Amino acid sequence: MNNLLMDVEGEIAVVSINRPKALNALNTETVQEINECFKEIQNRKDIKVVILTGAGEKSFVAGADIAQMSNMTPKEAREMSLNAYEAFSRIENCPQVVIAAVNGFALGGGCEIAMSCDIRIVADTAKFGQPEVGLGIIPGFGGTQRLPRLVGKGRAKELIFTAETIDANEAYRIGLVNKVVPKEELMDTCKKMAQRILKNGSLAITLAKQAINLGVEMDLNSGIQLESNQFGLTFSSQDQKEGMNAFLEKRKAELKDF
Ligand code: DAK
Repeated sequence: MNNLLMDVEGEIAVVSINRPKALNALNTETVQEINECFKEIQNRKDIKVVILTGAGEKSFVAGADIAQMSNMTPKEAREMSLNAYEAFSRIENCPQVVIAAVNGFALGGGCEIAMSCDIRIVADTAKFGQPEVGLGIIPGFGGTQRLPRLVGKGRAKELIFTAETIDANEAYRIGLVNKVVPKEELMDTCKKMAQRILKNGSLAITLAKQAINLGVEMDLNSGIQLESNQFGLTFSSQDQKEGMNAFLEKRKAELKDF
């Protein structure tokens, strides 16, 4: 991988988008590598939490690579779109929890990739925006769909139509991000949250993630049916037996399923 770094520490994988000279802008090669990387991650039982970040001091991802995009044919744009759809869906739907550690600019495709993660923890210096309409295009990595689902239609339209950049606190205020921390504490905070998640049943977390991701696209009754099925499935796991027995025996549970 030329544009991506992966560092596995115990059950946590830190994946860094690594084109700091271009503020980690997403070119076709990088999108392809993200797709390949998450294809590998989704099959790795040793990895239970992924932290996705940007290399360098300044930027998480400053959007799609404008230099490359400027010369794309419609066919190339479509291919990139399909590839990105696959890559971002893998991030969103992989069995692991994916935390975006947003260390700076998250513009356009950068905001969109952060939104495909489960949780967004951001540095107080981070900046968010969907500047596409200023370039004569619309968000093309799911922004028109994921942003209104996260912050509501009105705020999503304001961000997309004005192309304005907002700071970390405003992103927190509108519900785009989970937590804002001083820049120097970003990675530690993400790792602490990862450790907190790792204490719980991984299979249960995966089943809950599926129920949430699929359920928000359904009517309430269908979503409740889905939840009942996922809930039932947990009773076929060792973790359910161990978790409940440990409580009754007043000891710490050892949860192992994935
Ligand atoms: N693409 C390519 N290079 C970029 C870049 C980008 N998005 N953003 C920054 N760079 C490069 C700069 O050109 C500069 O390179 P050199 O001149 O040093 O060679 C270097 O990174 C440092 O950038 P600046 O000198 O501009 O740094 P500043 O601190 O002054 O400004 C900035 C930082 C983030 C405010 C500024 O760089 C900026 O406005 N960048 C562009 C942000 C943006 O508009 N991003 C694109 C959004 S549109 C698609 C689907 C989706 C999309 C596209 C296609 N298909 C399905 C086909 C998504 C589109 C978008 O994301």
